[in-house]
Amino acid sequence: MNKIKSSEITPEHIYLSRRDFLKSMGIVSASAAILAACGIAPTESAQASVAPASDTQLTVPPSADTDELGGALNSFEDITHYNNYYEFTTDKERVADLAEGYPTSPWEVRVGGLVNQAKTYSIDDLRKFEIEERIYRLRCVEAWSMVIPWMGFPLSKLLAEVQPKAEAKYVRFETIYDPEGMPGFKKNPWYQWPYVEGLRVDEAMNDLAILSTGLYGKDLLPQSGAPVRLVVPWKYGFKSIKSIVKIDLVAEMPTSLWMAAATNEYGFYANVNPAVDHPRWSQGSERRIGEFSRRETLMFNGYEAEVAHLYTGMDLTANF
Ligand SMILES: Nc1nc2c(c(=O)[nH]1)N[C@H]1C(S)=C(S)[C@@H](COP(=O)(O)O)O[C@H]1N2
Ligand SMILES: [Mo]
Repeated sequence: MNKIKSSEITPEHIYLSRRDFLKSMGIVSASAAILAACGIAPTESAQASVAPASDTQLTVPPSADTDELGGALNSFEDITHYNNYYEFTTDKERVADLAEGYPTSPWEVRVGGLVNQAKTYSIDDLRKFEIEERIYRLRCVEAWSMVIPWMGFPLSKLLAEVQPKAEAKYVRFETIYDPEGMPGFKKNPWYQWPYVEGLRVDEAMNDLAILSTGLYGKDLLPQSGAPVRLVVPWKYGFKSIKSIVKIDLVAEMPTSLWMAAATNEYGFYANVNPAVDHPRWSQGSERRIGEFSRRETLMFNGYEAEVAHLYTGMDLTANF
């Protein structure tokens, strides 16, 4: 599988803590910050390509060029220029332009609700988590998909720090609400902003669920949900909420923005399921961005072995 700890990306003897690594490389200021953002020690081949004077183009290449099923990684260009981010625009090919330069630092993620240790995380706090590479398929409910080499850390690690109380049954996530800074709010006033998503606590604890801070070895760009977004690859893409500012442990099932917008079209679970069609189109197949012919959609987007047990006894057609 593609669950690679950063300590496994590199041989143990060259794996160093971020600070040791920076010291050993003698890297200063700008590029150090970038590397710190990646939070990983580069591979041996990557070490050669780390130029002390480099800008944001520091490259820690993905450890593979396909996912575990042999699907080729989508290009950085595709991943960052074909986006759904309605706070900017509903035009997928214009998100990158409109989001360019959007300030994502400083940033705070407030984690609270039914927890014993509420905590507000700065970006630096988030960077203290050990960053792992996860090559995942992303399957949008609109029936297109991509393969993306994310960098991030398991959501379960953050939840462990805040210690959910027993009454906490769900995790509720909220995106930044910035009608002045993001043009899509005013253009799409009929949505119930801010963008909200949710997971059941056991889903959130599943190892596949990550908080991502980068992709292709670089910090996330604003269009991808910088500085931190959720990635839950067995669910339709809309569950993978971007630019998170608030995470709450709650007792009741949260109402997501999409549930509020169209109850009959977008359910809470939204697990990828080729047998349950969207009211307006089939979910049986999908278009991989960059490919011509369609491919069959896989149950749980191909992650059945990892997540099917979460839904034992549930009617997956009724609980879309
Ligand atoms: N805040 C926010 N998060 C969001 C969205 C959005 O419009 N706003 N779109 C979702 C949808 S529909 C998809 S398919 C994915 C797309 O992620 P990508 O642009 O990185 O491919 O982000 C999801 N997260
Ligand atoms: Mo989507």
